Amino acid sequence: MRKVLLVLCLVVLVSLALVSGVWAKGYTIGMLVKNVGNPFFEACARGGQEACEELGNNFIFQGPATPTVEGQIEIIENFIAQKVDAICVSANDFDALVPVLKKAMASGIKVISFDSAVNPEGRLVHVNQADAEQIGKLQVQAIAEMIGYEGEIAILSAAATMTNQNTWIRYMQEELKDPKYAKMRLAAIVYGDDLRDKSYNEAMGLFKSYPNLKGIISPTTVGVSAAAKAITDAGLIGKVKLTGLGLPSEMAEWVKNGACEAFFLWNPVDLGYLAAYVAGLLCEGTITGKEGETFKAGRLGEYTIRKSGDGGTEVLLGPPFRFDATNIDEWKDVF
Ligand code: RAM
Repeated sequence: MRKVLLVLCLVVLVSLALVSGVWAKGYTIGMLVKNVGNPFFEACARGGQEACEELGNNFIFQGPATPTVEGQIEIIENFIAQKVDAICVSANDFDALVPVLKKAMASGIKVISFDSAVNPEGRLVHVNQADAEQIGKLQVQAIAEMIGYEGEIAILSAAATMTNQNTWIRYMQEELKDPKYAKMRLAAIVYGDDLRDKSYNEAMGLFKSYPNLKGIISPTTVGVSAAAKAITDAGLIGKVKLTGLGLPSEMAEWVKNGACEAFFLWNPVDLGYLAAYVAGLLCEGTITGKEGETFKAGRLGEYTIRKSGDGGTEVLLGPPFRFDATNIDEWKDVF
């Protein structure tokens, strides 16, 4: 009887320890995004949480209320004080976070960027959503087809300091140099800062400043849905065409009403999953972030760390998808 009781007590104690995480391997992974309240990053968080659960790690998700560098620095300082084991950051600026991220790394924290890169000096590796050149060029090709290769276009971006948008825009400008776009003109680049109201107002401003505007490219999920709403509200459906990078959940309405025929994106849940997975493997010491290392990222399979365009290293999630009326219903409830 005593033995049975002892065994029972042990079972209860072990269960309690496991439930409370005392014996879990339990690295703490902090995911820091450009700002909270953006459904794109909420989808990344779902993936991050999933990867952490699979690896037995703890997941913290944070971002400033608005997409500022200062807000991100403050959160990184808090992560250092909390002694998290890894930080995955989608950066609001390529260089400005480097000093605080270096401080984090000096205290033993594994730092990676994902989605929007930081300078390689401030990270071990970058988790890249899709080939930047392809993302940039696809959007130019799409808008060109929509407007018949003729007329003024504009870009409605996120914040002027954001690495990912700036890189994609560089490739858009390069693509536009091709003689097949000779009758198209990039009239303006404006910034909605990944804030809904500001993006909407910037789109409305474009209609006023460029009455002959034929198309908008918005390489941000916040911007492209705000632009679609602006096109709709201004009665410009069919007159001003739109493409960009959007969430099917936010764009379904605008594909259906004709404000946006087609747009692009990768799977943000998978992006968050891959970032948190890579962070977990860095904590375990399975990888270090060097070029040529290979690893398996759970349900996503095998990856190889490669050189990135900015002189550091990266892991590439995969090619972007195109969304339009033929497939929007399949995806609108997924992300
Ligand atoms: C917004 C953010 C994010 C970007 C997507 C496409 O949600 O700017 O960084 O990757 O758009």
